[in-house]
Amino acid sequence: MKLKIHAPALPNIPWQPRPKGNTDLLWRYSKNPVVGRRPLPHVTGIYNSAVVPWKKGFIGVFRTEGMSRVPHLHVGRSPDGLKFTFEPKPIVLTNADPEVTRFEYAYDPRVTLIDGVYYVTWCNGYHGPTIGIAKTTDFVNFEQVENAFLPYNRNGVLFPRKVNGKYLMLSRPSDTGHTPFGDIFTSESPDLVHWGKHRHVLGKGWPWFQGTKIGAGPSPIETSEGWLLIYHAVTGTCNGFVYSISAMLLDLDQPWKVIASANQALLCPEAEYELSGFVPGVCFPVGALCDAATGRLALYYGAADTFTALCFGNVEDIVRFVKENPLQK
Ligand code: BMA
Repeated sequence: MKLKIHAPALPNIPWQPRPKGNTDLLWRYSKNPVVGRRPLPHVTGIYNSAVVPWKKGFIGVFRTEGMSRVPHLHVGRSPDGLKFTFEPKPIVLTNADPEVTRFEYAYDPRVTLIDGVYYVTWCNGYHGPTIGIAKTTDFVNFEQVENAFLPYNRNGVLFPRKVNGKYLMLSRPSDTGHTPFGDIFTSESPDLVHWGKHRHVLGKGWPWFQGTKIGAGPSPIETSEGWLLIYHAVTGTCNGFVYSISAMLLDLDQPWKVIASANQALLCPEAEYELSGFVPGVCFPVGALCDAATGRLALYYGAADTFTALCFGNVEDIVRFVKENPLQK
């Protein structure tokens, strides 16, 4: 397979080659976590956060939590995608209608570049969780637009271009709590305000690694074989949920159609920082950098709801693995 990736080259992508003897599709950055405890004096952890290329370096929207445990969104910057500095104050979201900017909580942000505008989508508290959307071109001014859906919904992730002339978003209808169920759907919109034509993509189920629920991770990566969607897959254990990372391939023109979905996780919690934190046993992928010239992938994931960690992979290898090792339908 000679895969074509429809994205810019990113020669300064953070990168480490696969360690000798490692046969996994994703391998961890040796100096993980990239964001450790107390990244800001009043913040106990930054995790489940999205990083994108910006000028000669990187920028992102980050989930912070302090002693109140109420999550907020902050801007963070990095020259190399490995060391980050964070704005001490949360992002100020503006809209003429105060009902739109009414704040309860904000978490798990994704950042998607579409036609020169950066869109942030996140789990936004509005009488329960739903999907907030804001746009920015400078990461200083953020205009919030209408919530995409009625509550309850989480893991709203935009595609990086319009599909069939419409914006397209993945999401997972949920409940007000920790949601013991969850399938991924797509919805389309002409204007990022009105959403409809909801289509089922993939449900939880067999095998056990995704027996409880699944949710979209970073914005899908467009390849000649289909959209590569990296997602979190959740299993239920006698001690609670365990979040792993897996991948599926979606049809380019009808992305609610699954071409193939991997029959196993690509990364399961096992490192110390994934097992000891506020919520042990969580690897939650949220931001991806990809160098189309080499196929290198740098994947940012929240570890144990406390840290931001980084792992690496190769897009072509992952696409091949998914195609060769699909779920039995
Ligand atoms: C989910 C979300 C994520 C979190 C995960 C594990 O429901 O709240 O933000 O990382 O649970 O606790």
